[in-house]
Amino acid sequence: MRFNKLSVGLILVAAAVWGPVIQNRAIAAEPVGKMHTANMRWWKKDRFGMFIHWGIYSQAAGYWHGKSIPGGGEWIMDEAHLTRKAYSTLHAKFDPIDFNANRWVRIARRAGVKYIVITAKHHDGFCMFRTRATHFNVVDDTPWHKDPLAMLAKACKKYGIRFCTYYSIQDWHSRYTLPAIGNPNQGHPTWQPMRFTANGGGEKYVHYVQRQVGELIRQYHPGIIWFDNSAVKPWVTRHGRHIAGWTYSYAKQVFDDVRKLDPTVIINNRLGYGLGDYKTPEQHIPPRGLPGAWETCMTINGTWGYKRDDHHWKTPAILITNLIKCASGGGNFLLNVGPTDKGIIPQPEVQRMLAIGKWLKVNGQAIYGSHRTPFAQALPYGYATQKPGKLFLEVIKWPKNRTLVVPMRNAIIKAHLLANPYLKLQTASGTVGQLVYLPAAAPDPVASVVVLDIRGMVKPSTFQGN
Ligand code: FHN
Repeated sequence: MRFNKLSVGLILVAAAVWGPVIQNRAIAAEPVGKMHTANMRWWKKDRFGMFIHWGIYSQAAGYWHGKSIPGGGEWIMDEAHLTRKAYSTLHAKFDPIDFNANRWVRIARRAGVKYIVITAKHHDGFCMFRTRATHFNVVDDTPWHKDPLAMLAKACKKYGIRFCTYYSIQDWHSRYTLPAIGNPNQGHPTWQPMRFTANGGGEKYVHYVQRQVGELIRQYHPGIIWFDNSAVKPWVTRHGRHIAGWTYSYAKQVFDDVRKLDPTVIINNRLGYGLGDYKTPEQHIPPRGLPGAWETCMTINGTWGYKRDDHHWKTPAILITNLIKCASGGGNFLLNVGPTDKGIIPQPEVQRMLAIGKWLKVNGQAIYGSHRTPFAQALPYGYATQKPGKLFLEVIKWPKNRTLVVPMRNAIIKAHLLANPYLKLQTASGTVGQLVYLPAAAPDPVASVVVLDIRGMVKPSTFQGN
């Protein structure tokens, strides 16, 4: 068959036009239930998210009848051994008159946050969204009668931030669940870990979950559904007890439902049983990262839900370094704020979020869309991230001899600081790798980023440097 120039040209044009369409159709049509969604790309590029724990527990603020209650603010129903009736006095007074979704999202945007994950329902079972599955929700059962998730989803769309929802499988209010110890409506129940009621309570509860997950997807189109029960699979609770009765079959039903309703919704790993798109280390950063997709979630103080007397604030330097550590390990960082019952994000959390945003304004290109460090061993002076043709060195310890030793065989084409792109840094090739000569003072008190333009991806060498 003879091809003249015209037919070859037409084939090339057709390939250029239809290639991406076919490829996209191939992604979109990938069989439901595959572990990875088509759009992990946005998640891996965005790197930095804001967790928001907000519910009627925020009103208790860590106290019950004037007594300070230990543990997370969002755990007060369990930690204070409250019956459902006692706990339900909170929603009757929940009236967040200072809540402003646009203000929250503007803070997130100034912080350099790219996605927000808010608690739609925590373990207490109170729903912070419009739902027909239970009256125990913020629209029907508070004097406020508003839907904060709808307002936040709208504000996120306005400011270009991905809206995502947290949903707890653990539920201490459902008619199909019981406390681990005691009676739900009298005495001093211990709720963790919840149990299902007899005669099919588990099946009925899963249907309740499926109904609400459907509402979340249809009403708010979240980028992620951040399921929760515990930080350790398979559901070993923080007290070391398993959640009775949550089976693989229940987890798979919910997982498959999400995939069917919207295959682009990313699912974390806390349905349990190895299901989900990414791992979720909590309150710590795996030293060398984890294989595959992962995200560390962390509080700024010691609690997820608001506690008025928890002032154990991490410094901005620690938080910026934690973000760098996550990116260098190839993971995301989901940093939590716990607003008050009136809808105010505590000022110490705002200050720290904005300090991260200030650092990212100068150094964000080393974090957003970057890949994990190419080096098997830790660098003595800080961390590394990379993009094709670029190596970023996040220098925490500014070397006294003003020389960075980079354990790689690639020659450096150009070197500069992100904080001062006009200052070309001198470099040389040494026996131990590449050398970069730095100015006397670090431009940033926490972490200064040196960018090395190279050919292709980094070829690591054995490290013997400073
Ligand atoms: O028990 C919850 C806790 O309250 C909080 O929501 C964290 C966030 O990841 N998850 C569970 C503890 O692992």
